[in-house]
Amino acid sequence: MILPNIKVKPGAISEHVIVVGDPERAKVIGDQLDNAEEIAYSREYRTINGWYKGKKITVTSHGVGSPGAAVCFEELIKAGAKKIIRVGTAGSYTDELPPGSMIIADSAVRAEGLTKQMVPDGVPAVADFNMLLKLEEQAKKTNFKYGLGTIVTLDAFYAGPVQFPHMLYKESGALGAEMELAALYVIARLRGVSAVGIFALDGYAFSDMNDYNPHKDSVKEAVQAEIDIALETMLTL
Ligand code: R1X
Repeated sequence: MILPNIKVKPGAISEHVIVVGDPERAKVIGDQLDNAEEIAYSREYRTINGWYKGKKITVTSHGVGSPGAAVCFEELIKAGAKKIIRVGTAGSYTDELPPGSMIIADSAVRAEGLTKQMVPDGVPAVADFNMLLKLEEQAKKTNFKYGLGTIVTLDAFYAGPVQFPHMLYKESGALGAEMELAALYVIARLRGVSAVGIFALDGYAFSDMNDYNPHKDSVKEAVQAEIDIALETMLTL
């Protein structure tokens, strides 16, 4: 049996899985593992097994947006994933968390469409508390600024005439926005596994997406730092 979308055999991965949006970033993390082996690359889903300080880790890319990412999360869980860390990027809502700093998300606003087709309104999208504490412990060891709180998961990267109400969510306490975490948190709880997400901020969610440039050195450094934080956290789980 092979899982139809990620093309991984059940049992062929570690219980400890790092998920990232970008297949290139999966490769960058794979290059930091010992004896790394790409076991599948199907659609946007690239899966690499390797060892970090003696612990088996799997890295998989899930692409952009909740529906595609949900396919990946579901199949990773069928393949044996038990502890999942999303290492992502997000847009900030506040000058206190500028590009190059981070968000550790204890919760996600379900402002996407995918989870509405899976669970009723009101079901929260929340991190596994133990993983959250362990991840924050590792983040504290770095010099990177981070905020701990809620992130908004939305669908529309480019706005149409309907404007996404970022300001309402900011005023309601959210720290930033991205596109997959609510799906991960809802699916993890539904399937009985644990998940947490950490995000390098690569810009402001309020700025015009046509001016979006996530390829800055400060962002690259934050991405590397969150990768290190996630890998070190896996050693404690
Ligand atoms: O989650 C967001 C999405 O996957 C963050 O970056 C991507 C869009 O550039």
